[in-house]
Amino acid sequence: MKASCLLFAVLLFIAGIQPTFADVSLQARLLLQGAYDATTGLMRDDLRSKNLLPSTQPYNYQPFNYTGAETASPDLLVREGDTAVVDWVLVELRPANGNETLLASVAAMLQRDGWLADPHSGEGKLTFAGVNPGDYRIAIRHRNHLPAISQSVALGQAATMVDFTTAVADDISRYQTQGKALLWAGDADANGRIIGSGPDTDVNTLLGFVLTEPDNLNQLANYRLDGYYNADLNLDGVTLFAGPGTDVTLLKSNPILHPSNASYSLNFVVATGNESTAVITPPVVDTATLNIARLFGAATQGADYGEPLKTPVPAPTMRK
Ligand SMILES: [Ca+2]
Ligand SMILES: [Ca+2]
Repeated sequence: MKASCLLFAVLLFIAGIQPTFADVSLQARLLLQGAYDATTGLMRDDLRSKNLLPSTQPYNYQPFNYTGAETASPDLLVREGDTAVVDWVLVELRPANGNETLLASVAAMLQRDGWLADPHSGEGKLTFAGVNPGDYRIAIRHRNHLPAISQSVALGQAATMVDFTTAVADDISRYQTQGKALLWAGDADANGRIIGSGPDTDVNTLLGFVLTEPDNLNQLANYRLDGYYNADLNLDGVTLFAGPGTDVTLLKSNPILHPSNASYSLNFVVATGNESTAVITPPVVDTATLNIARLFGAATQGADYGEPLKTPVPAPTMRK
């Protein structure tokens, strides 16, 4: 308990009031398209196996601006197999009746099997300290994938499970394959949109990472940029703009092959919220299961999804 909380408790005790401090807990599962291996049904842990994962949470820059001090347990970073860690993600609590207000955040580590682990304990239970039990929406954010948000769920001290991998009929807020839903990959500049062609394209962001690398003395477009960078869209520890295994392939294919892009328009924009410069189709809501609502954009979204999240536009290039 923090010192301020303890002092508050003492004051309440003196006043004869029984204090109530509560935590709420959560178990959550999600898949990142960039790291997903359709053969195994798991995600790759290349960043971990190459010792590229930062030991402290990496979301302390725009648009995330998260200042938490989570540090990964050394035991967690050496864990192998299905529960090996893939990357860091942010887990946020939003109001039950909207998504524009950030109530609480924690940084968590994502395992190959999709479960989120507490960075300190390595256990599959996330705790939001000082949050009263009640109904909340759960937002999942990743540094180069589109976010997702759940509909309202009841949280208490006993962990509530929220599964973001469950495929929902006609839900296009996530990439769907093999009956599973994955967060869309390709948002290199973390502005909530995957743009493969036209203005503000993520392709240019990716190229900028490669060309401005100090070691790329001749500014070659096919330079192999090794490391933990937001432009590494398939999370294999290498940012490639040209040549085999390029990250551009994933970035360009998602807009063109998006289910709402019936004409395969090159300038289609994938945004959570079904926003597009080319095609706008109203989302279909399946209330039979826990749906994943749209977090951004949402020119066509209905009342079920609340208002679009107010998120500042990030700086052009974050070399993270
Ligand atoms: Ca983008
Ligand atoms: Ca890559």
